[in-house]
Amino acid sequence: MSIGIIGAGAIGQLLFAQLNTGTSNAHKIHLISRSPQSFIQPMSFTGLDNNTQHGSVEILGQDAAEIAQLDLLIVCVKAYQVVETITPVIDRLKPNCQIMLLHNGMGPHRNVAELLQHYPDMGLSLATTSQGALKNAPWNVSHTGNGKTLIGHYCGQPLAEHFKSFLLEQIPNATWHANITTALWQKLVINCAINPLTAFYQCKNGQLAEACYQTEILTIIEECITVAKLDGIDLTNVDMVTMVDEVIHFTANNTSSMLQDINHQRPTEIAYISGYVVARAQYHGIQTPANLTCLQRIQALEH
Ligand code: KPL
Repeated sequence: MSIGIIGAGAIGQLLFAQLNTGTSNAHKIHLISRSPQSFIQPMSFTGLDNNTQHGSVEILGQDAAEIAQLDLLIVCVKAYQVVETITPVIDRLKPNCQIMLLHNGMGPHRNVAELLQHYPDMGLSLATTSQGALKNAPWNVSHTGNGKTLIGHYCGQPLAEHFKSFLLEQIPNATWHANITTALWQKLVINCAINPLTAFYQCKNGQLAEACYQTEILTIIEECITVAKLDGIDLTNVDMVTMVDEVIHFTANNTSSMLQDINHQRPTEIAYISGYVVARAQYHGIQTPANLTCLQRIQALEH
């Protein structure tokens, strides 16, 4: 079984370490970079137990022959890079290769599903994780927090049972979800409520527990639930408010990914977070002013 992880960010390197732990030679796990040539890279990974492992790893380039042998390609790039990452390699994948997307936000799965209509033997799975990982340097990652990883089938050929069990055994607290889009919507609502607010108020997640933010958070959540319902996903207000409160509480000391992106002048995933809700609302002919405000304010900061 050959698995490729494309996108060597914090989560990509964390997964690489987790999928390699205790793996026999029967499974080949590759990290794939976006450069054309393969190269040997010294890497280090620090686990939750503070043990650091150092090693040299071959990072496959886009032209590597091994890409044609992959049974599963896990795509761990930012939402706005998903389509441009998959498009150049898809023709070189095995006809029955499985693809799995793992990123914040929603939207690219619709584009990839369209692409897969031309590859009837492939399948698409989606995943979301709340594991914490920190990139200390380009090839030096620490696992900073336990979290849940939810995986499920989205379209095309289903993931074979031996893949499912391998992923669920190797990734701590990973579970399989028959309806992964509901899980992704729940994560989306959490990101809609936390990420933009932390980015424009320049605060840690925990500060959003203060009373002055509650009306704004509740309005964002309500709008998301209305749009999710029109998309066929039933979320309840009580559940979503509780989930958002829990994440604010458990990640109180976190700097959200969007605040980090804004402060490092990197593009954010806002178009796939608040922007996805606004786009689906427009599709259904309704307005979502609180999410639209989040989208516009972050886009203004990006520029
Ligand atoms: O996913 C996150 C992010 O920062 O992108 C949350 C859940 C808000 C944790 O920081």
